[in-house]
Amino acid sequence: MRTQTGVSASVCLVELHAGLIDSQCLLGAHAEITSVITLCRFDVTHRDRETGGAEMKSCRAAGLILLVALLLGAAADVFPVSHEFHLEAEHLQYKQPSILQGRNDVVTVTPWLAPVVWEGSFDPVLLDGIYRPKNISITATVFAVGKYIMFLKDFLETAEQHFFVGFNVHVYVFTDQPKEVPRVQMAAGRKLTVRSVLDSQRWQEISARRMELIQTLIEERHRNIMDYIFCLDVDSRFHGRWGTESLGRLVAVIHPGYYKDPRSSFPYERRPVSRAYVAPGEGDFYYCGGAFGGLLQEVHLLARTCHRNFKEDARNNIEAAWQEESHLNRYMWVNKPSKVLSPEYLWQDFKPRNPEVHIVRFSGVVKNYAKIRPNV
Ligand code: UD2
Repeated sequence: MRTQTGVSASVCLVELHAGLIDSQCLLGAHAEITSVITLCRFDVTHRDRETGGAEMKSCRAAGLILLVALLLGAAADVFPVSHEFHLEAEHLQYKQPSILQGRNDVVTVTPWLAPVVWEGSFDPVLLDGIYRPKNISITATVFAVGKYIMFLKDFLETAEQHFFVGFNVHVYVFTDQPKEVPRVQMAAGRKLTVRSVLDSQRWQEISARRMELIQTLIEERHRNIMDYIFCLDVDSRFHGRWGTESLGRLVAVIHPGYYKDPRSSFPYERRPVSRAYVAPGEGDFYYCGGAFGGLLQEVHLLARTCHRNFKEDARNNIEAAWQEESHLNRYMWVNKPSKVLSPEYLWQDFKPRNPEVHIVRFSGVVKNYAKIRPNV
């Protein structure tokens, strides 16, 4: 009984620690521990009546010892050793790390101590060595609605070359034209699923609706799986490695257009009536709506919250300045990302590369908005 309870209760609590289960499971675990405690008590009381005072004390002591042992056992299970950065390949050769040398032209950690990922701030060999044995899988979502279907081929082909190469990747394409989805040769372990969505007369709606569909996708397909998801703009292409260095609980990408500006001039939603509101003296960075990610459970929470707030705004006849990007920025200010990707991870092709950007990994292509959007 002890072992069984210890195991099931601890599995439940470990999952809860990883944020993967709902409160029902926790209640189950709690009920199980409580019922064992009650049984122990009953056992001791029952013997007391039968054997009289002489055995009473020893029974109580035995019961207490059992109870303490049980609680200790459960506690050991509740706080398991974390293996997040466990290195299985002990003989892996990689460059010696240093705390004295590295990037000194950019900041590589936020004030809340989340890494800011720049070229030169991580070792890809080491990181891949850590993550490869874990058999993780990465979901990517991309929307190609209306004329944006024209960007899909390039997006998919370059993703094959640079996005989590050598890992399990599942790309979900949401489109109103499933038959137009190009056939792209995918490596082993990588697959593509096409999902139909309706077109819209407003690009703002297409863009913002993504949060709802991402929320639904995670609910339908990925419940309780501890894997990662990245949600990306289709009018973009990969140029360089985007891999395990980007993994984290909640991941945001710094927008290339504003990282040198004071936060008072960020294009946050500034009307207090909106659920996306950020006041002029608030906010950290301006993040892209075109790329974000993290653990499925975290991104589910983000998408659900942004979608709910977007709907709430709509009920009050307000649409945030940059639709779901505004809601995302509000969310990321309140819920700080655990990893921040530098503008290397979403540059814009029309901008010349700044000197601190040593590599452009992913960038938005130049497009003629008037020609490709359903409305202006
Ligand atoms: C920014 C963001 C974008 C979104 C938007 C505000 C970046 C690089 N981009 O880009 O993510 O937050 O502001 O709403 O941060 N789409 C279609 N069909 C359409 C219109 C849009 O499929 O007719 C999809 C497509 O995946 C596209 C995405 O929505 O990549 C965003 O639309 P956009 O690229 O036109 O938005 P943009 O350039 O204003």
